[in-house]
Amino acid sequence: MRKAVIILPTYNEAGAIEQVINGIHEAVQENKNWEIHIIVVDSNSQDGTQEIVLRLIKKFPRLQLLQTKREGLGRAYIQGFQTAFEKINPYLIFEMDADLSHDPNKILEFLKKIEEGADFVIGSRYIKGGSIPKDWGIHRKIFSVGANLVIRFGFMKLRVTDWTSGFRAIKSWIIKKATPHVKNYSGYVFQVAILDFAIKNKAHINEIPIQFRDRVHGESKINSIQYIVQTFLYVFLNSSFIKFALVGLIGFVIDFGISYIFIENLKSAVWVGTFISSETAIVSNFFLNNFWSFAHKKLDHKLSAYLPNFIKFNVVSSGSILIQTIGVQLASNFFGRKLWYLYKVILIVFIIIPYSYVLYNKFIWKEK
Ligand SMILES: Nc1nc2c(ncn2[C@@H]2O[C@H](COP(=O)(O)OP(=O)(O)OP(=O)(O)O)[C@@H](O)[C@H]2O)c(=O)[nH]1
Ligand SMILES: [Mg+2]
Repeated sequence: MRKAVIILPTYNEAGAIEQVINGIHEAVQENKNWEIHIIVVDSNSQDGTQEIVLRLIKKFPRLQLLQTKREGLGRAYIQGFQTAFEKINPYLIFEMDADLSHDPNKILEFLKKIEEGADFVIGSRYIKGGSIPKDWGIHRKIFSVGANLVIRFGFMKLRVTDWTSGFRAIKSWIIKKATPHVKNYSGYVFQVAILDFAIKNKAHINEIPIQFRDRVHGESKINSIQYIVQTFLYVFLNSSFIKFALVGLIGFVIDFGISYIFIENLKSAVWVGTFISSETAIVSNFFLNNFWSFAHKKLDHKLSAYLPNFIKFNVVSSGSILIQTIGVQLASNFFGRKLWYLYKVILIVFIIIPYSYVLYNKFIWKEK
C-alpha cells in the first residue's frame, strides 16, 4: 500500500480543525489503495487548536502534530514536508487548508488522478465544475481571478488555470527536488513557486474542479498587499516569457541605436548600418535568451550546439522582419499609411512575440 500524507497548516483554526480531521477520516475510510496520514503543522496558535489536535491523536493513530514558530505558510509547509519525509516517507503529499474551505470528499478524486499517472494534481476553482463563493465581494473576485490570469499569461502556461489554489496532491519526488528552490519563499507565494518549479521539471500536471467554500470560523491570515507584490515579483523574475519580451526590447534599443550611429553620425550607406545593427541585435538577443530567458534549458557548451541553433535563430529573426515588412505595408495599403507605427506595435505584440516565443521553444530551446 502506498502512503500519502495530508499536511494541514493551522494558525488559530480551533473552530474548524476537528471537523476537518473527522471529515478526512470519513472520506478516505473506503479506500483500499492508500495508507493515509495527517500532519497538522501548527504555528503557535493561541486559540486551543493544538489541544484539540492532541485530543484527536488519541483517537486517530495516523494523526500527528508538528509545532512550529509563526513564520508564514510556506515555512509551515516546508517543515511539514520534512517531518513527513523523516517519519513517514510517503509517496504522495497533500496540501489542504484547515478552515473547511476544501472539501475532504475530493481527496479520493485526487488519488485517482495520481493513480492514472499525474505527478501533481491541483484542485482548481477555475475549470468547469469548479467555483469560488458567489457572495465574495467584487474586490476579492477580481483579485483572485486577476492574479491567476496574470500568472497564467506571465508564464505563458495557459493550461494551468488555478495557480494559487492551496488544495493539491504532489508526488514526494517533486517536493524533494523543489525544496532548495522554494525554501526561500516563506509566505503564500510559495504555492506559485512550487508549481512553477514542477512545470519546469516536467511534472505531469492535472487539475480537478473544486468548489471553494468560504471559511465559517476564525479569520483570514492572508496579507493581500504583500501577497500580490510577492506573487507579481516572482512571476516577473521567473518567467521565461517576460524575460524573452525584455530581451526583445533590449534588442530593439540596440538595433535602433547602432543604426542611428551608422546612418546619422558615420554617414554610412543605409543598408550597411541596418545590416550591422540588426545582426548585432540578433547576436545579443541570442545570448541573452540563452543565458537568461531560457537559462533552465540553455544550449550545451559546444560549437556543434551553438552554430546550428544560432543559424535557426537568424532564420526566425529574419521571419520576424519579413512578417513586419509585409504586414505594415499591407495594413498601410488598406487603412492608409498615417498609422504605420500602430500597425507595427499590433503586429509585434500579437504576431511577432507569440511567433518567436513558440518557435524558440519548439526548435532552439527545446525541453531536454
Ligand atoms: N502553520 C501555519 N498555518 C498558516 C499560516 N498562515 C495561514 N495558515 C493556514 O493556512 C490555511 C490557509 O490560510 P487562510 O488564512 O485560510 O488563507 P485563505 O484560505 O487564502 O483565505 P481565507 O480562507 O479567506 O481566510 C489555513 O488553514 C490557515 O490556518 C502560518 O503562518 N502558519
Ligand atoms: Mg482559507
